[in-house]
Amino acid sequence: MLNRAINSNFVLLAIHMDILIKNGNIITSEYSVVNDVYIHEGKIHSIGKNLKHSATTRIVDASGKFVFPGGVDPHVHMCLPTPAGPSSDDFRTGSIAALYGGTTTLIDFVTPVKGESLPNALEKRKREAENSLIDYSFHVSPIEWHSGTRNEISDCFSNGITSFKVYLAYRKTVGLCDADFLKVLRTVGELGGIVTAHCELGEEIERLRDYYFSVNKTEPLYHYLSRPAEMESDSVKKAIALAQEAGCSFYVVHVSTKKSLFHIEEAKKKGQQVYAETCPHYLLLNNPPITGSFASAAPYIISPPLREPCDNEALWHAINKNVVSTIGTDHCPFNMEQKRAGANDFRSIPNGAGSIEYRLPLLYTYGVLGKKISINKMVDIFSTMPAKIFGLFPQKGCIAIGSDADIVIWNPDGSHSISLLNQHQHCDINIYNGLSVSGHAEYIVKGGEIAVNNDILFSSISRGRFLKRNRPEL
Ligand code: DUC
Ligand code: ZN
Ligand code: ZN
Repeated sequence: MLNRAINSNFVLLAIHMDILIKNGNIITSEYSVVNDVYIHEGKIHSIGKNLKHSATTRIVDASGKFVFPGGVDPHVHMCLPTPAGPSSDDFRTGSIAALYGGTTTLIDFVTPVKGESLPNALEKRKREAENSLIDYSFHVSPIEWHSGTRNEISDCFSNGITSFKVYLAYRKTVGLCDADFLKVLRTVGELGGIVTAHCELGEEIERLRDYYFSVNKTEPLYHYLSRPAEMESDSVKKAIALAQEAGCSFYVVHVSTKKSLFHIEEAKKKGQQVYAETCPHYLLLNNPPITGSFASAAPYIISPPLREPCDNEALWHAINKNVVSTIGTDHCPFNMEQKRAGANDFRSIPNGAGSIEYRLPLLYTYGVLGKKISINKMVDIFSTMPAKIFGLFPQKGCIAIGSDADIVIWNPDGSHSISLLNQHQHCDINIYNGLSVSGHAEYIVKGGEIAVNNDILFSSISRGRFLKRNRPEL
């Protein structure tokens, strides 16, 4: 049923020609200006008034609309392998959902299996991503340290991977101990790259999880109780100290709690290169129905867990104080059948939820219209800062001459409710189901092609490309 909804919106017709976007209110992270944008051969060719065009140029009237740079989602997991099966979006379905939400670039992950080399895992992951409709890159995850790891990181670096992700949680599978984390930090620091980390105290969490299970506490509630806020913030504090010792730029993924923000702000005040990401769910959701039935609780099994209203507020403030620099979705959808793998043991519920297609409407509605952030700040955290931190700027993340023509024309009129029935992510769960959002993407231009126009996806657009990234521009 969901697939039919997607397919009925496909039109087999590529629109690849010069495009003149007229009279749009161009919003960058720094200013807003009404101007025209001319797109030629996939790039922004000129910006100004009365731009010349040919008889075949497609003219798009953007009067009364916003023109944003295409979104860069720095944190997604397409077909992430788990014991309950892979996360339910692959690169094709996930990139379609991304496009509908104004995201034109994604950064996913390379997670090797034990014993596999990082460059080998990278090549395999590149092949999996070939059916993405939007441009992509990866953070590569060392999950163990051995004599060859240093050279492997260096090899990945030569192939355009300038960020490496470490899990400090998930110690039974992919998580690293502090000593190995420090080795990764030193190696990446010497290369001038950036290390990102999922910060939660891995050993303590595993101990608590196993304890609850051993005393027959098996329900989803115990997922929450085994991951208290301090387990995140203490891990953030420790990780920042190790990054400082190693002299490596550091990025904390999916910050969920006010307690972590304190340590990040302190480090930034001292001049350390530390950056923080949060996700729409940590800004907007709190106190989920975790004591009810399995079916009502399981969609919200996410790590770190959702927190309290005061954490939502603290995260919005942190965006305005530049303590939080980016919004990633941590898009990682699972179907209810997959979640049911943990019906009798909360430790086996696959962690994650999808939201790649809602980042922009949620930020616009609850951030900009809700007067939490300015519209320029929204562009900053949605597109510009992820592009800068992960070495994609100014190819991505801005509306400037020479940049890739990845553009969202946003119609601010109207509102609608997010619905499980017409979502584009490939999943039977939607944690935002029923939430009202304002405005919609009237056009999504990707690499100079019109990819979406008013809910119609032009399915014959070119595929996305693997992006070789530069060092962070900080
Ligand atoms: N947390 C999630 O909820 N899903 C994917 C990985 C993660 O850290
Ligand atoms: Zn994580
Ligand atoms: Zn993640």
